[in-house]
This record gives sequence, structure tokens and C-alpha cells, in this order.
Amino acid sequence: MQSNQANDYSSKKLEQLKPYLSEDKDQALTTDTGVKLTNTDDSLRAGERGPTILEDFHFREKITHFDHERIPERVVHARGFGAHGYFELYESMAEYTKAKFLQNPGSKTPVFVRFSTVVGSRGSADTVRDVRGFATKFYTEDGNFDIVGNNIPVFFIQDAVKFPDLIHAVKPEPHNEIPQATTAHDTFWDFVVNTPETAHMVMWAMSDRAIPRSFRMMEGFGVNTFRFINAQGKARFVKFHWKPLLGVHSLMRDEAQKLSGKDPDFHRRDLWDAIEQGNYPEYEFGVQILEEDQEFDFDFDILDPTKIWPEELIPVKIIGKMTLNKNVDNFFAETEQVAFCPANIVPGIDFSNDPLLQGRLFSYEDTQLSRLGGPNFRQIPINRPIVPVHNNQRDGFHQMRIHTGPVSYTPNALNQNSPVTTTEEEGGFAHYTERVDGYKIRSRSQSFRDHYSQATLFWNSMSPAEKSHIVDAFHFEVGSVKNKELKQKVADMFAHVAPELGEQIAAKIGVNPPAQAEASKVTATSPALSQDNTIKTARTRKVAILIADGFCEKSVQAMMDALKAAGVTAETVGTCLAPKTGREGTMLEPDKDLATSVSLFYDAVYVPGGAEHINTLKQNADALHFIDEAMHHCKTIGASDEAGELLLMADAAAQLPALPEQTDQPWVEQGVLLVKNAKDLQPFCMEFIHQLSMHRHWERKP
Ligand code: HDE
Repeated sequence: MQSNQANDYSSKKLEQLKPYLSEDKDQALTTDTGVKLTNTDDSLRAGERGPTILEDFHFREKITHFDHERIPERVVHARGFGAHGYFELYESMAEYTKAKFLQNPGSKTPVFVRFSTVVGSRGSADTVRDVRGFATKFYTEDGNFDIVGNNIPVFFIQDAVKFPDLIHAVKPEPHNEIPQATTAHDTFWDFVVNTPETAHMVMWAMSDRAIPRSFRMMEGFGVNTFRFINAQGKARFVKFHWKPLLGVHSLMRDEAQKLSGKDPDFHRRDLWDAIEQGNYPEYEFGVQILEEDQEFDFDFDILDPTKIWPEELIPVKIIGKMTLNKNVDNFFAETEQVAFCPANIVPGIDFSNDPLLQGRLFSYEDTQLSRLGGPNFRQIPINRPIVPVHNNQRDGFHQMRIHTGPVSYTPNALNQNSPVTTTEEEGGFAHYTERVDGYKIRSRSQSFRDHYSQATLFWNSMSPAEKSHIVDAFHFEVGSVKNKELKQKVADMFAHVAPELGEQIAAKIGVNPPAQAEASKVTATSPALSQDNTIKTARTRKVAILIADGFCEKSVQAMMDALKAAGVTAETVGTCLAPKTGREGTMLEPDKDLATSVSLFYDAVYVPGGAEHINTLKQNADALHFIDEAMHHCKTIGASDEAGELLLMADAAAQLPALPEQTDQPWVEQGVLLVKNAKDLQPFCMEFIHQLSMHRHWERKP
């Protein structure tokens, strides 16, 4: 092996290199056939300046492998990010299901989760307005069970046969492949106005749910109706839910769009960092269970995937918790090659006749055959079950098993009829024997025809701030549509959800007020739908502390200590990356600076005092922009002592009531905090953390 300076691993150097070391360390470089190589930097040439020679098998192998490194990206949900974890059961579900992983309280089942966007291609930005995929693979002792869900509980269409139409409409337009990863274009809205069943889902997609703050702060929903089957064979309908312990929180539209440019990896980075820091994302697992004889008790069809089962009618029973505690070792091998499928179920779980689900049961395996190159994709490590696999499936591209013996069929006597089937009592899967009568017919049930009631329920349930965000989203999305007639149709369509919604959209996008739409008869609200009612905590949030030379060390230290104790991540942001000297002479090396970060990356900003430091920041346009942008995005902003003057320079501060001259007690208004000459900064820090836990201060209108 060649030795060079880079191979000089002192123990200190090894420590620094730890994140970069792999199983290849100290191993000889070889070809794929195991031949050790003397050189991989120069191809074989006829003379030092001569042509490369075809017999250079190493050159050809290396380039050929590289040429084929990419596999087709997923047709939808191409952009995604995965993590490992485990699911722990709180209480036995034996009454409802015989699924083994839902029997013993405290039992743990390994899981792999992949979060995704739907529309964009693999390299698109994380924070676009879109539905998020939330797919979970449980590696259970009965085999793999997948919940291939979304962060929105309903879907655009009621029948899978329309899925290619929906996706063609939403993807970049085919003549010019523009625009990327967005619904803000003509073909999507053309599909919407001609497909009224989309109304409910479009309301969710225009709401804050479609621009989550973090994968760690999203709900997950199985969407489709499944069945639980217990050991006695009794079936019940079930819907699956994931509820994040950090609550459900979202970005602002402007913030999400700017983040797409400043950090297209915002969500994956957030998840990766949280897991690396030991801030493991947690989601409680909930089920809504319905007796079979309750099937027709509601004014919506429980098989219709454009409808929720309102939690106030059918409560979500929390039965366990999932914790994501390990990042992948290799993105391609795990996140890219993982293959989810709603047809992956285990004994104790079964399907319903939801027509969207029925189509999905076909689609996933079909797409994986071409995406992963053949029928053996379940042998890829991330897709393998933890239990043994025995069957007579043979050959195919990329067969990894070496089957022995001549028998690959049943029945057989030569191999004693192995592998053998298992009875239901012994754990074999038996489909639920549902009775089905009817004509073969291309038609939809009358019970699937109400497209607006739940869209109105959703609108009614929103807080004033959430409503204004929905109108803002329609403004941007439909405002980006070129065809004026189409814009008018959108305003008209959403006037059926709520006349005031249609009117507000029309006013923003410059079309006529919708023809007088009748006010909906639905006046109910569902509090569970509003993010106003979610869990609020400062835990795992990210705070920027701005520093220049002359900053007040004591304040920085007090704030850092308080944030750390509250489980908040603090980063110092310097005017540049060079160490900054505090007013008492302490040196601090900033984590980031005004070139490598922006306020978009943080939930809150703290500016400590220090006359010289504040004078420097006042003259720095990036520092002023940092504060101003955080103001616009309704984030918590704290300033102590001299820093108060800096806040006044931010444009957005104009909307705040006059900041006080003197305040030795924390002064708070709309998430802006000030303190001057306080002997003890602790109360100020505590109030800052409390304000941070509220996520955003929507009352501070941008
Ligand atoms: Fe999917 N969907 N889908 N989908 N879906 C795919 O499968 C499909 C639907 C969802 O991280 C594809 O392996 C049809 C609803 C997630 O790998 C494909 C219909 C929900 C993911 C497919 C739907 C989902 C997919 C593309 C309408 C929420 C990403 C790549 C009937 C419950 C999984 C792939 C991952 C991916 C088909 C509708 C969730 C083409 C036909 C509703 C989270 O098979």
C-alpha cells in the first residue's frame, strides 16, 4: 500500500477524523473482483503523453460503475430523508388486533421512517409548499408492516385511477419542465377546478400544514381506512395517526420560500442534527377504531379518503410511541433504496374497500420493480424483514440468495413439501372474509359526493392567523396562474367552502367577486385541526446570539446557560468567523457568521448588550437585516441593555408600541423582549424561553 502523510494517524488526528472513517480504513484498495491495485490515479497509457489503452480493466470498471450510480428517482415523493428508531407499545391492543407487535406493553419494534415531499424531484428544496410523506416500516416478528402515510389526513382524489392525472397536473408542465416542486401553476389549478373532490385537501395544502417547521413537528396519518382483526376473527375499522411530542408547527410562506434558496436541505439537516445531538424526535401512535356496525353512522363515508373522521366524533386512542434515534449510515443504501408499500401488512391488520387504497395496493410494488431494477428489491438490507424468508420465488435481476437443492415448487415430496404453509392459529396470514355483493360497475357511491362540508369544517376550525395564511397561500399560488378564467374559477370554487374565503381570494388575485355563493350549512368546528391548540415547548428550538467585539460576556453566558437547561440549542453568530473579544476580554469563537447564516435558520434571536458591539452591529447591514427578517417572521427577539437601540432600527419594530427607555424588569410585547440594567438576567432569560415556546407571535403582523 502507498503510504503518504494523510495516513499518519496520531490519536488526536484519529479523533478529528472519526466522522470520516469507514470500514475501509487500513484496507487495501481492490477491484470489484478483489484484485489489489497499485494505482488508481493514472489510467494505463501508451506512453506518458499517449492515448489511454482499452485493456485498463480498472479504469473501465471504475467509470462503468460510476456511469450507473443513479437509479430512477421515485415518480412522486422523490425528495426524502430517513432515520431509524423503534416503536414502544403503551398498552395491549389484543382486544382489537392479533398483530404481535401490538400485544405486550413495553415491547419494542425496530422501525425505519422516510419523510418526503411529493412534487419536487430528488434535488429539490425541502421547504416548498407541499404534502409531506410520512412512511414507517415496522420490522415486526410477524414480518414487515408499513404505514405509508402523509402529514395531511385526506387526499386529493377518491379513486386511484385518477392518480396519474393528478400527478401529471401537479408536476412541472411537460413542454418546458417549469415550475419545479410547486402547485403554483396553471395545470394544477386546472385539475382542481375540474375535480371538486380536491376541495378539502386543497384547503390543507394551502394551510400552514404544507410548510412544516420540521419533520419533527408534523403529524402523520395513514389516510386510508384499514381494519384491525383480533384473535377471534372480529374486525373493526381503523385509521392510523402519528402525533409529534413537540407539537405541530409551521414556517411562514415568505420564510419557507427564502429557505428554499438559503438552505434547500433545511428539513433534512434539522432531522439529522437533532438525532446527532440526542434530541430524538418522538411521535405518539394513535388509532381511531370503529365497530363494523357503525359504518353508516356518519354524514360522510368512512371509506372516502377525502374525509377525516373528526377526532371529536371518534377519539384518537394513543397506544404507543415511536422514537427516531439513529441516522442512516448511507443515504443511498437506506433512504433511497427503501421500498414502502401499503400492501405490507401482518396478521391482525387488513384492508378496507377504500378505492384509493385498493389502487395503492397495486401501484407501489409495480413502481419499485422498475425503480429498484427487478423483483428482488425486498432482499436489499433496508427492506429485509427481521424474520426468516422461505419460499419458491427464484432468480430475477440481482438475486442475493444462493438457493440450494433442485426443488423450487409445491406440492413436492422430494423436499418433504417444504417450505410449508402455516395455519391461521399458528400465525399464518388469512385475508378477512368480508362478504361483497354487487354489480361490476364504473361508478361512485352517492355517499362520496359531498365535497365541501369537511372543507368548510377545516376553514371554520382555523384561527384568524391560520385563515389569513390560507388566503395568503391562495394569493401566491393562484396569483401565479396565467389563465385569468382559471383564476376566476378558483375563487368561485372556494366560495363554496366559505363565501368570505372566495371573496378574499378574488380580491387578492384581481378577479370578480364570486357569484353569490350560499353560506355553508356547516357551522361546526374541530379544535384538533387548528395548530393553535397544539403542544407548545421550547425544547430543541434553535436560537441565534449575535456577537461582535465588545459584547457583554455575562449576558451571553446567562442566556446560554438558561437555554441549555431548557434543552434549546444556541449558536453564536459573529460579524465574521474570527474570534470576538468580549468587553471584559474573553475570547469567543462564533459558531456561524453573517455570511454563513441568516435569521431564517433560527426560531429566535438574542442580542446581548455591550456599547462597542452594538455600535458595530448598527453599522452592519447584514446584522440589521438579520433582526428585521426575524421581526417580519414573527420570531421571538430579545435584547438586553444597549441592544434595545438596535431593535428600534429594524423596520418591523415600527409596529410595536414604543419601546421603553428604562426597564430593569423584562418588558415583552408581541414576542419582543427588552431589559436594561437588570441586576439578575435570569427572569429575562426565563421569559425569553417562554416566548420562544410559543413558536411564533402571529399578532405581530408582518
Ligand atoms: Fe403514494 N405512491 N400513491 N400516497 N406514497 C408512492 O411508491 C400512489 C398516496 C405515499 O418514502 C409511489 O415507492 C397511488 C396517499 C408516500 O418511499 C407510488 C396513490 C398517500 C410515498 C405511489 C397514492 C401516499 C408514496 C412512488 C393514489 C398517503 C413515499 C414511489 C391512489 C396515505 C414512500 C413509491 C417513500 C409513494 C402511488 C396516494 C403516501 C407511485 C397510486 C393517499 C409517503 O407507487
